[in-house]
Amino acid sequence: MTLFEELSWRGFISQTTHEELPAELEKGPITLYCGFDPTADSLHIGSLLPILGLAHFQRAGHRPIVLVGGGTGLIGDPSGKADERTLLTKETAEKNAAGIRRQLEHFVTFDGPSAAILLNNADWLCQLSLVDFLRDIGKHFSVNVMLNKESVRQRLQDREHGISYTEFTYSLLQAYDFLYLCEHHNCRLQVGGSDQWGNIVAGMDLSRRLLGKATFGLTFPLVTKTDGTKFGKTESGNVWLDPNRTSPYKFYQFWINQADADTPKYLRYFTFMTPEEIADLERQIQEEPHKRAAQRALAEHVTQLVHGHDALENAIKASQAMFGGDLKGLDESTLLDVFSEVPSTALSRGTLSAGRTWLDVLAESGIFTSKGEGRRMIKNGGLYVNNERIDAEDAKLTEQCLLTGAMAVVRVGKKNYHLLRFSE
Ligand code: 383
Repeated sequence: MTLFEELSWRGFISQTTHEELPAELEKGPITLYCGFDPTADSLHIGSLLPILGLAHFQRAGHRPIVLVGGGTGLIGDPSGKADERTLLTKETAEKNAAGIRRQLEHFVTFDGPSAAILLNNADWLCQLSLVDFLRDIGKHFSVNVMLNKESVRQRLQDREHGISYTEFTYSLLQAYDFLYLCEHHNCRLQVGGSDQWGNIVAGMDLSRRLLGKATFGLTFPLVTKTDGTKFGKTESGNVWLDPNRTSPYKFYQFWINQADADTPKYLRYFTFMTPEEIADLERQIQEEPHKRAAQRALAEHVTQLVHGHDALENAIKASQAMFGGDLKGLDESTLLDVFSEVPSTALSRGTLSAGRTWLDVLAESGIFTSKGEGRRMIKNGGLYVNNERIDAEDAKLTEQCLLTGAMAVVRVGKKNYHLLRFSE
């Protein structure tokens, strides 16, 4: 497969500006770019498709420029946004840019013949002079045309959610970036999500007018779900790439929980698996859907890609915790994360040294409705502490029962988990 054939097969192509682009990509390495604005201090999985798009180009020998929008982030892209944004302070934009820069560095390599370049458009945009910019760049933009662009048109219809002059100007800055990268880095292709089409075309027009150079544009589709809900959101909000915002365990769970109908598509988008490997998993979805082998493969690939091997191992172990797996190897934050949605009871450390039985303590804290029920449970083999069965009615609570020195996981029956937390 050529690169373009592979991208098409994977479903990465929404629109291209030229029919000749596939042939152009086969003539030899080109330089391409994609921009990411530092709206937050972390990227979320909405940025994963364009990031992987860049990685595919690089694997095929092309040179990617990863652009952090330190300058454009100070303005705010109106594309696809129904409301005017509040401006980021310069300090926040800088801090966020440093955060997303660190994440972006993971996905492309910076050595070899197609070594990636990481740039920040603050380096050239923040030095522009307004009068020069309006004379040299602004003259090439027709307000009449701009008013017809999708991103602007939507906001013009509604006075309450209008658009400021600041955001109206955004596409000129992105267009200037393409011109700048074309001139200084011989960049000939800009890629982005389908919301970026208007901005990409604006940059191509400008490069042609001012440099006489032909450039290309390619957009990726919006990732959708068959059930119509928004991809990348859970009840707790965005799924972030930063492990401090979305733990690797929650990240792994997100992928494990994808619907059968969506999984083959996501395997093509978010892993580097071959057509044969994916066809095999698709067959398993048909034949043994209950095993969720495809979802597991998806979760493993993406978690490893974003968080690395050790975090993946930990996420797998953590996922087994809810199904009777060993709890001893898990650290405190993972345990709290896994059991964040189960009821919990705070107990004093004094309980541990007082030589009390599980039966008494669990009956007193209401986990057993009565001591009688507790006795029956224990007799029937239905009480587990840290996923290990408690067989004796007189089994005692001791310091040794604690995980990470501070908690114990009680399970009554197959599924009823309860967290005990001990403090002074
Ligand atoms: C800035 C300067 C450029 C080129 C692009 C930019 C950023 C662009 C933008 N992109 C989105 C963002 O940063 O706003 N104006 O949040 C998202 N992208 C990518 C992709 C996507 C877009 O970072 O569709 C999703 O992730 O293009 O919404 O010179």
